[in-house]
Amino acid sequence: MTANGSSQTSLQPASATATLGHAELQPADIFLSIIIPAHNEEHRLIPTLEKVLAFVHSQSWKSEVLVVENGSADRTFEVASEFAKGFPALRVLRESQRGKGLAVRRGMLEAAGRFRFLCDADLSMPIENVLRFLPPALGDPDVAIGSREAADSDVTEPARRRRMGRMFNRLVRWLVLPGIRDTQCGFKCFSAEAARFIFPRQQLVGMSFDVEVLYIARRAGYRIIEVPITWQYDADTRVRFVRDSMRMAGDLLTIRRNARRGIYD
Ligand SMILES: Nc1nc2c(ncn2[C@@H]2O[C@H](COP(=O)(O)OP(=O)(O)O)[C@@H](O)[C@H]2O)c(=O)[nH]1
Ligand SMILES: [Mg+2]
Repeated sequence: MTANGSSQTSLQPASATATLGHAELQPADIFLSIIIPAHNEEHRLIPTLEKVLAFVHSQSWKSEVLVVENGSADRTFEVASEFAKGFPALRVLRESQRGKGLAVRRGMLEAAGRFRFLCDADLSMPIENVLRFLPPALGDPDVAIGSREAADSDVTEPARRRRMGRMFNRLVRWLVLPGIRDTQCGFKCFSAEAARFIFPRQQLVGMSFDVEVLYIARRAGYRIIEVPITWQYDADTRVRFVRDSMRMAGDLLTIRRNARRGIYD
């Protein structure tokens, strides 16, 4: 299905969206696409989808949910596809190769929403917080990113994990993105226009894609807003610290090299 072919698959019937302040948004348009990358998530995914669907059902605007699975050794894709039969606006996509970045790029480009929200399957941030990333809470954001380092964030995370995150973020600020304190939070919102510009330029398919897409966004002049969130650490992780940290540090150099070569222009 094309990005624009999903209007009849929305979760809610047409309803007033005028309160959102989008004169150009018709009642039939999808306001929010929620993109959930999923790798070996057969246990966490369904409870997450239940919460996400209950939340979007409670809103006045239309939405869609896209699960993008790749490389799982378990039955994530089958379980999600079976569950999706009951929800026309829930689509389950699959990429042949592994990588969170690859999955997010696919979801962002296949989505049809006015805003496109990356949402990790662990729901470390309660889904209700998504309203903080959208109008009317934010004016008309290009890119709004959840930040565990924002002053008003409420974060529960083991000290060791927090330190590692901060070390990586220091490196990111130094090498690629001065001023951004938390690039790795799995909850980020892009306007349709920003997503259409940014994601076709994304090269990295792994865990450091966040840094790259934010770099592309900033370089193109999109405003990046850090949003305070509630965060509850989930110990169940796909990240392998030593291996992934080394790879991610190398990726920062790749971003700088790509930028010099004009790949992001
Ligand atoms: N599609 C896809 N999703 C992935 C991949 N690796 C991680 N994810 C997803 O990315 C999100 C964050 O992963 P998680 O292991 O919780 O990372 P952490 O929160 O940083 O420890 C979850 O939704 C994972 O299923 C991948 O290779 N492909
Ligand atoms: Mg997690």
